[in-house]
Amino acid sequence: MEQERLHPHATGELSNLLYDICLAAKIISRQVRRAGLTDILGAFGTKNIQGEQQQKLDVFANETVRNAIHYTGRVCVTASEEDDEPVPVPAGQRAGKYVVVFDPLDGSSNIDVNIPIGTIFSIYRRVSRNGPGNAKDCLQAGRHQVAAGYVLYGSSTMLVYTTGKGVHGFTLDPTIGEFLLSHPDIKTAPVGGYYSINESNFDRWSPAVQRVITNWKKGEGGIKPKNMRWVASLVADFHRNLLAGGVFIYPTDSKSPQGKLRLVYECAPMAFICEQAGGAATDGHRRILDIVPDTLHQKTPLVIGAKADVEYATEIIAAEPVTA
Ligand code: AFP
Repeated sequence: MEQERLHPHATGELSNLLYDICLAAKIISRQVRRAGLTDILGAFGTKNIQGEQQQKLDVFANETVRNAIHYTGRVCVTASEEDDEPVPVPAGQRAGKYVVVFDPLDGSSNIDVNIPIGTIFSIYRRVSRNGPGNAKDCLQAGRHQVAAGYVLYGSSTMLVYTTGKGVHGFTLDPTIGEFLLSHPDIKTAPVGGYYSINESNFDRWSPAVQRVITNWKKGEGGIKPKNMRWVASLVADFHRNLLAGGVFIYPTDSKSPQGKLRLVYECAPMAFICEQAGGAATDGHRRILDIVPDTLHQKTPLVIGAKADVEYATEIIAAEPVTA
């Protein structure tokens, strides 16, 4: 509400859309919290377009987010990691001016072992004129985001979001069912004490990435040695670095020549949040928010977190000669 007051011409529609997403987050949070007690753990029995096994909770979260926002008249199309193509609002529903892209449950491989997972979302204004939205609405450069956020189902459930006026964190109070402002105006450290990477891929990285990580581990040229943390849920690793100071990398490697993470519904929203908190995000060459996606599920390498660390890694990776 405070943010809305900063925009004198706001109609309240964006706030209402954020409330719709909060409702979905509360429903997913309730299901995650009781997961070991209900029949919601394990594989759903289908694969998504990426060829990944869909978990029951992935499918539940996907439907929950879509159902919370498709029937409000506020959005024209949604797109998700779990859907092959963008999903326009159903025929007969009023199509609104917003577009929502999301990863309903990031870190799926952590679901069954009770390790933090998250939901990531990003909101754009539609570029199509009217009627149900289309793929073009979902393929905008990240710098055009109106809002982005994530929900972390961790030791408590937290919503962290930005509308381009700083980053704010809310903790779900389960006794009243509301997200309460607990972390106003989050700023991240300019230099991190932590790095997060799947170090088992070391032998598959380029020499430049190996050099960056070795230097961070050992300390080099005035850099203090960094400690390592890897949860293997982007939301959890990113959140930790945002609050404690650190940098997250998922680079290209010989097994994943485009990287592993998705530009549209994972990297772009996190990049918007990170920049708003004073950090930075690149693909090792370009600012993530400047990349115009060609396809919905396109992958990108990602370096994100403390500004000085991202700049250091980007300088070394970008200077590496391109090998055939
Ligand atoms: P899953 O959803 O398949 O668990 O992948 C999670 C993720 O996209 C991201 O959240 C993690 O940072 C990263 O992949 C973990 O990758 P590794 O499996 O290489 O550790």
